[in-house]
Amino acid sequence: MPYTVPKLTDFSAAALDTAAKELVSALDLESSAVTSENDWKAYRDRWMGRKAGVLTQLNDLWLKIAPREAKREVGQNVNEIKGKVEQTVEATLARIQSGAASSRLLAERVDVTLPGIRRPIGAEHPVIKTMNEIVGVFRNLGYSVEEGPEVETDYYNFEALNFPPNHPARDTQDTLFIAGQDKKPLRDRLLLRTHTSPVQIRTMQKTKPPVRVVCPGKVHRNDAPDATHSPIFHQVEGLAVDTNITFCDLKGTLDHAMKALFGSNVKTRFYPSFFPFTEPSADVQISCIFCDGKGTRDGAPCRNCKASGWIELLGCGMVDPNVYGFVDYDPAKVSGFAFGMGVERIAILKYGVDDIQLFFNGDVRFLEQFG
Ligand code: 2NL
Repeated sequence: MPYTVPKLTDFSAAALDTAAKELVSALDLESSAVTSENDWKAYRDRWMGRKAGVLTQLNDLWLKIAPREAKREVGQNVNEIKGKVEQTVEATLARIQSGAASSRLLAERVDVTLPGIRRPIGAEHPVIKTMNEIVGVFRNLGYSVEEGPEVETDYYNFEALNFPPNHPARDTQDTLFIAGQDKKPLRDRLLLRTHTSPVQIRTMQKTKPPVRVVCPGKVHRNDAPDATHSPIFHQVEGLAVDTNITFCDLKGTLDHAMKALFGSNVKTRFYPSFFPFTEPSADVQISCIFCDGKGTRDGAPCRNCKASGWIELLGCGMVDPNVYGFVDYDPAKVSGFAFGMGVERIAILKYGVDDIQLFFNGDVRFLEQFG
């Protein structure tokens, strides 16, 4: 039964005391049932509301009707009760407010001891890392860096590089051509570049000598993939054209580059070779980095250099004078050298990788080793 203010008839001190105690215990009981702000507003109005609140009723049902000799005593009691009511109403509000705050804290609690979500840090791809390293060696020598299109014309990929019309590289056996271009003249037909030399042709077309440039990038060949072949791979080619450039400059430059890439202990050796766009041409070999050029390791023939002590790494040569004719350079005034290297081949040797396919399969367990 909810508490109602009794109309006092007995104004003795004992009766007043009992009535006050009943009131206060109802006040406390109802306070403990308040759990929300709406509850609390109803509670406040029930006890302190001006029109029909319990305190107003006390005035009417106790104080006003008290006989003159009891007025003072009743007045004191009512005042005390008033203080108690105000205090309890206020304390009730404080309780539910702090309750709301702490339940919000509870709901938004973060367990800082939980392990976090691991976000693996990416690593530069070993091929790109190696390519940047090679480019860096030549940048340090003052070379600029140029890039160009991967879809090229027959002209830039072959003709301007002095490939004869029936050279086997121009066959669909070796080169990936864009389909449906049979009506175009041969030189305009599109293909996927088989080397980055076209970038060097384009560079010579737009700049007068002297030229020092390296051209890194992706190239394509119609090759079946195996441990040493991939239809997509990467190259860095380089070109230096100036007055009085000699084969000595070529040897000194590449010897320095190989020492920078593989350590100052490596030796280089230039072995006669052939490319349509250089004359003379050479393959560059470095002393075997696995057996230190000895040809044997742990008493057994070195398998990496087939016991020769040398590893073939790149091709180079003096730019064939015919090439200058395509880019409006005067072969009587300038000379130069060029070189080209496969990035994957260098990465394989530097990192001891045994299968070129690992670079392209996208297995993170392989790739994350290069962070
Ligand atoms: C190799 C051999 C080579 C070149 C690339 C070149 C470029 C121009 C003129 C003359 Cl524009 N030559 N490039 C020269 C010799 C060799 O690459 O085995 N690459 C993987």
